Amino acid sequence: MQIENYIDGKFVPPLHGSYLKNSNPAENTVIATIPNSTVDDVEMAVTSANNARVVWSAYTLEERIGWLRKIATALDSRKSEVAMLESVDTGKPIKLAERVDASRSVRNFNFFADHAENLTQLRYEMSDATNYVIRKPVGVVGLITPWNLPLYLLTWKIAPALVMGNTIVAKPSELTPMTANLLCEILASINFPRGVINIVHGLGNEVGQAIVEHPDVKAISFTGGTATGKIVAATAAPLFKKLSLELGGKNATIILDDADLSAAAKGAARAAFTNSGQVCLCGSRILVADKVYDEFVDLLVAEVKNMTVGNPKLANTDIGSVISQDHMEKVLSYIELAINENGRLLTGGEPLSLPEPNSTGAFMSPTLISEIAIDSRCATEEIFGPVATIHRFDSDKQAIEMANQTEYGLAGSVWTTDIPRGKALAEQIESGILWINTWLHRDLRTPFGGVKNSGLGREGGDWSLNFFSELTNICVKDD
Ligand code: TXE
Repeated sequence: MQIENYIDGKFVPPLHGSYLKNSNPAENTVIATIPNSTVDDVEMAVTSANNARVVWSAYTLEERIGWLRKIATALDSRKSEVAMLESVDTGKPIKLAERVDASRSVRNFNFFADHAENLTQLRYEMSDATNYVIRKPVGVVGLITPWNLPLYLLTWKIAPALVMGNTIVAKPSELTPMTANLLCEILASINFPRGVINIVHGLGNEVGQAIVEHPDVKAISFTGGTATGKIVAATAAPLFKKLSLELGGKNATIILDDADLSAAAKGAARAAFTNSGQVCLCGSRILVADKVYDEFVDLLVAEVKNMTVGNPKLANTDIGSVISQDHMEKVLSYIELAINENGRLLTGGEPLSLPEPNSTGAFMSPTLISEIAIDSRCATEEIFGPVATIHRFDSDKQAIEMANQTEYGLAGSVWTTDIPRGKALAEQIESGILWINTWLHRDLRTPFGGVKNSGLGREGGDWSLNFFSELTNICVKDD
């Protein structure tokens, strides 16, 4: 399949005719080619987005909300195709792609349509004057997204950007172009106004960099690695662009001594290994109260051993392949390092060779490592694969210190039957998001984002609408 860029409402080849291969990591087969676009393709996309600004911002908020609902309906009618493509592109199990990626992509459009519909008019009364706040579009915005939740994260940015009247130049990860392309097919099928959404495929340091640098792109919403986030920030800062960075994480799952250990073991396994640990919110460090350590670890190991690693196309597969052979090598090198750092391998730790058609896929078993120092490289660096480290603590105070002993600060979860105790602990973790007795339970109205090296700013609900709009305050003196 040859994928093209989607610019000005049309599928167009890269101006310099160069293409990149795109593989299915579970079968190690080439499934598509995508444009190896350059700054010239980005220029064409930004021009198209600029030209579309007048048309798109002339629509009323209600009309833009209507368009979001049209996209949601059309996307929903092809939901199973979204899930199949996402599974083929990433190696994730089809049931995960259906339950998470496809349904959340539709929900993102409906959520922001609903949220914008209930937008509160901001007014501030004074004794002798009235202030009212209006929202204006930022203009052309740049959206750059990673390979772990491709359409889920792209639509999470597209929906609020659209409803606030902006036009878009977006670059999906070069590893996962398929569902972004399907979205473009859907936009074409509903005659979505041309030039409002432009997708340019290609490499990050070429196409991504060009989007961030372009003087007409006034805001950048980026999700990806911290290292890349630093490059994006350095490029955007002197240009005074609005910047939202959702970066890496090294999140703690904290098991208190009064937790329901069976529920906590299930929760900790899910938090560690969903999407093969390739979610920035994954609980990759599991901190366990001394008193319940042995019992909990036995339950956790049993949970993990019970996970089926298999062909992502099969409904009973819990864990598919990771995103690429290269990434698997990176993850395996961390396991080797952990052993050298005196870690103890409790389960997993090696690549798996599955029957055809997956015999050369990037499969590895979910891995738990204990007895490794909390300040070891494996317990402080983001591995972003099916690997979690386990650590003991002997007081809530120590659990907080250990949880905060990382350069990241995105998310975490606390498992306890004493809610006030759990809340008191959660509030002292340096993160943007904490769950108590659950994980990845999402209300899209809440602020989403991290602190420290996990990013800059918040998205979600009003925070997305504020990011993708320029607020103007008008103060009217009473006569
Ligand atoms: O992210 P990258 P990737 C972490 C995780 C993972 C690492 C790399 O540690 O191993 O990031 O994953 C584009 N200017 N997370 O490769 O490289 C790139 O093409 C502008 C956590 O996905 O940061 C892609 O579209 N753009 C993360 C996007 O940035 C550039 C989820 C992300 O690529 C660029 C995924 C540049 N100079 C990975 N260089 C999370 N928080 O969810 C690359 N890109």
